[in-house]
Amino acid sequence: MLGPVAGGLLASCSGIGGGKSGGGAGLGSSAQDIASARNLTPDDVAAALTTFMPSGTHDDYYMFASGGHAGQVLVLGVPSMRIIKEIGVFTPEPWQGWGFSDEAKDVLASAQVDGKTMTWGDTHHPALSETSGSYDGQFLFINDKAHARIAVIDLRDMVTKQIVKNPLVISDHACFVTPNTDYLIEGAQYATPLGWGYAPIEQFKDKYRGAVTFWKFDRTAGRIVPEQSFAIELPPYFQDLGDAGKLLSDGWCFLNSFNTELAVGTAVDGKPLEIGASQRDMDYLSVINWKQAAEVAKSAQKINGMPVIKMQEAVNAGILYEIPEPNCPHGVDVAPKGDFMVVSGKLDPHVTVYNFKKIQDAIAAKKFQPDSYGIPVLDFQSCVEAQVEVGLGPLHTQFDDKGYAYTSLFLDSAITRWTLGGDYRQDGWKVADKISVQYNVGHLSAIEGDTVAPKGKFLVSLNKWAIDRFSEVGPLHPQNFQLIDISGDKMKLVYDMPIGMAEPHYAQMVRAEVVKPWKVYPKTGWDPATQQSSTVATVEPTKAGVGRDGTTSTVNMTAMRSHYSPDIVKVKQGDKVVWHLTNIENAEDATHGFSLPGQNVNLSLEPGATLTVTFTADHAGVHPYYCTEFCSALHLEMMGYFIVEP
Ligand code: CUK
Ligand code: CUA
Repeated sequence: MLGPVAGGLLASCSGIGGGKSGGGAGLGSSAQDIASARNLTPDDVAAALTTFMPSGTHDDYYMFASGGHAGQVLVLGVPSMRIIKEIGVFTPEPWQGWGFSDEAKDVLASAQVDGKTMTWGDTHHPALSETSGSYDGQFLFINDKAHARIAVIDLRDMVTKQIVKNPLVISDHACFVTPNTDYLIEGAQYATPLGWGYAPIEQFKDKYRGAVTFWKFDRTAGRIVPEQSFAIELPPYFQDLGDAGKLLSDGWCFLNSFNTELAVGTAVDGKPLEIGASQRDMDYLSVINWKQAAEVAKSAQKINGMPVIKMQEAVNAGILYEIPEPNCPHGVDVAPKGDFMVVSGKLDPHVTVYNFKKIQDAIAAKKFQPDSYGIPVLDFQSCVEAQVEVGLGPLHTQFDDKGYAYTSLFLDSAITRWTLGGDYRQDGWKVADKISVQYNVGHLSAIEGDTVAPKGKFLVSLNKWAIDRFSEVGPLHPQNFQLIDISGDKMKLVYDMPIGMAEPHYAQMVRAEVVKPWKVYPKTGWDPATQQSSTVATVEPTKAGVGRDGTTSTVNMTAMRSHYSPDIVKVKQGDKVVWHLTNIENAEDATHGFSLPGQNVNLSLEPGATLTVTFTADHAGVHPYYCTEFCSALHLEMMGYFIVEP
């Protein structure tokens, strides 16, 4: 039953439940009745009011979440947590026709691994493009951990434009931008011989290597430029997450590594890797001057076409250092002013905070000893500012606008809020609050929580396990996104959102007004691959038709409600068919599909778009093709015959 507090809360919400009646015999006619009938507590009611978006209203924030090994990106609205879109990236996605048009196939083909087209990826870390350390809403990058690939998504149409394959390593993990998106930084994950060659596992120490790759990004072209990119060779420690320095630490980047023990597994070490890789008390945080590295790279030797600064060159140039960090680290996150680096070791209940200025002083004073690869390891105590005991299994950290940091605790299934010292707050380095989450949180995401100007207000806990939170769906359960209101003195859990398609690792949230997607393509006959007018568009139905040159038939087709022009297409068996389609509509949401049976053809033509499919008409017969989007009252009539004459 609703107590006086809930009653007061409802009464204080002007308009709610006021005077409405005649709602039928359901839960009741007033908000008070509904809350009572559903046994909602005052907190429940407050949570519902926090996330509810009246029909037709838009969310205040976008959330871009990785789609794990579904290989996609999810776009959600916050605070409602409504899923708005799934963007096809490494995996074909039929709704968007992603992976079916020639244009999309070209993107997936350019990302081949050893000559093979991969039809999936393991997305982990979305990274929004930044200007001066704040999200600018232009591009989104995401990595494929399984194959060391990076994708570029243009946020004007939220379509993947480019995928690059790292020529040095076969798996990656970290994916983050420099403050002006000059570079997209990709850390390797599992060490292998560079260039994906062979070396016996017994030669792990000498022949296997890690790496960090700096992909040059051309913002005007909206593309990564492999020819202007470079890498730095690293020891075969497993590089993990990273973050770019900003403001005070601009020009530097920070990359965790684990398995500094160089364990490889039972057959060689006599013990499983997870035991071997967690023996030492400390692993190493790599501290890299990427701005200077870009200069050094100009004279570096290439491996598979990529300039690679060798470890010794990097040491000689003074651009590569290490700092001991607590065992089996996972997250490293740079505080908003760029002054502190927060590291969590999964097996240590503290977060360790390094001070950038102290790091620079330690470098200048040469307070270091070489590791077994000759890389200077800075003195731990000289670099540390604070250690805060946050709880068990700390992983990742985000920041807000009040000088708080938030760290996810995998083992505790909780999030700890703690205060940043320095000139963020007066209260020093202390735990301020803790909230349980359900269950096993990995990353967490606060509004613009990894930028120079975090916005506070909301935090999402990206939980690996849901266990008992949702209706049963068999042994494979969804992940659980939990929305937490961080605007007050106490963190409050306000919403559970099942993600039933993959394990989202990281996500970034940005104010909605920063992202400005197109409603329709700017011109009729637009090529989404080049973001320019297409050279093969047909914008007048009267100009549409079929031409034949030798054994190639070319179809120039337009689509608009509710007709394809031409509607009957005849070719000869064995012809190569090049089929260009243009959606000549410019009305918002007037998307047409194109499904051609037997050829694995399935397109989504958004208003203005021109796409192409190429195939061989090998089956003589009659193929009814049709529109897959219910676009009008005569949508079922939007079809035609593709006739292949024997
Ligand atoms: S990782 Cu999955 S929870 Cu790949 Cu950033 Cu930490
Ligand atoms: Cu076009 Cu249905």
